[in-house]
Amino acid sequence: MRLSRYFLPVLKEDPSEAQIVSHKLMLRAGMIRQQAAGIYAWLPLGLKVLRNIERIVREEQNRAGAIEVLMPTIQSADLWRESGRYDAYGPEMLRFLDRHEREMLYGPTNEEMITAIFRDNVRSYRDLPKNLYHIQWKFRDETRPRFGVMRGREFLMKDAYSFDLDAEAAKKSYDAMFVAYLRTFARLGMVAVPVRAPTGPIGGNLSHEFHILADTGESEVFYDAALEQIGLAEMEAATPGSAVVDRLQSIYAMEQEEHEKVTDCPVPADQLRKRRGIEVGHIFYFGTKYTQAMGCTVQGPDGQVLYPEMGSYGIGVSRLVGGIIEASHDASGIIWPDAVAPFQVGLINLRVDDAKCADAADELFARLNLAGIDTLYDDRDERGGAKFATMDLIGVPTHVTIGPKGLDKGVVEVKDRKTGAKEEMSVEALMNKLTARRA
Ligand code: 5CA
Repeated sequence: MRLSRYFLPVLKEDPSEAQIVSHKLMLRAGMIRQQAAGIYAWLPLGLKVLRNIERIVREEQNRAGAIEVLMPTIQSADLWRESGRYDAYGPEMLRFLDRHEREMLYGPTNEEMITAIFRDNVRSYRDLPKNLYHIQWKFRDETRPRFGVMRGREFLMKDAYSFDLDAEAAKKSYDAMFVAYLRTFARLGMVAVPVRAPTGPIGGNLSHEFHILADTGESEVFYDAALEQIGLAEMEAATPGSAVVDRLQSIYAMEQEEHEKVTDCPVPADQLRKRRGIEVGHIFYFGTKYTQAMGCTVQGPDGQVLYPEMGSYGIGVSRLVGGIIEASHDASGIIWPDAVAPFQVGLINLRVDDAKCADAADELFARLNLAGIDTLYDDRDERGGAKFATMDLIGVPTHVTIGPKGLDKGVVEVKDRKTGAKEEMSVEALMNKLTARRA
């Protein structure tokens, strides 16, 4: 993409509306613009990152055997009356009437709808187990929408729903999602700590929240230092039944509220760690709560009537964009992990007025495109300093600069955004480096 033709409205100054670094950087890097409190438009750069995260989430859901569907954002109040949650959910639910004065709502989550779909389409125990998921916008009229996309009112969530014949099978489905979450967050370049959680309004018996550790996190997490021994590589390689799942589920990790209730602390004080965390995922096993309330049954092997055991599994896809920035930035801007970066390479032509530079940069841009390396090419008539600052701000992993001095020597300058290390190399060497990294 040529920057001269792109839509990248970067801001030089920190916007006053933002309190935390990810919100500031998302506004400055032209990723999002607020349209109403807690409601954002995603501009091209932000959308690219959102889509990259979505893709990794989807791949890991599919790998775990979940099947993608797409349910609507708008739901009927009748559905929620069946479960009893229409009144219970309170003012966080956005409610409205259609032209026939039917009560409607913008879905904050989808347990009711998926249970109704299952009830109306599945008859036999032979069709179980099933795990259905979608990636769809949700609305919660939060009392204090804040921190940009981290606590929005409209936000993108991946939510999966499992149906099993008995509690034992349901725990297997739960563990399969637990594994998918470890792999997903590790692939995004994040250590996410699974903490035992209370189940709240979703209800149920077993629940874990996944927290990215960052100083600006909304919650306080207590955990056993043994957790720090488990590395990203081990999480990314986790498979169902692997020992890391048991280890992680048995290691002590709780949010402050729960931790305070524990009178006899199972971790020696010098082993206990306290950090702030951002909740990026939440999984629940809640048994037959919704299937019973909504009359969702299947016929068992002996003709008996069974209520499927359910779990639900959420990932805050749009929250992750902010969460990753909180965990990965410096004073100059964002540092994207390769897997989610909006572009892999930022190509800077230092002298657009110099025909030799312009030709070399155009040619390299064409080669990068041909090799399938997503490149943002700064071909604008701007000072070098401003171009470097923009690339640093938007966090592209590799910066390649073409200038007259280097060209005379037959080299370009290559900078690693994360380490700041710079080296000069030929275009051939650069192409080899970039294609080798991808392989
Ligand atoms: N139905 C269950 C799981 S499918 C559920 O709704 N769980 S949840 O309430 O915990 O939400 C799942 C995830 O969505 C959270 O872990 C969080 O990452 C994200 N999320 C929740 N509320 C918001 C919000 N206001 N803004 C951004 N992300 C949010």
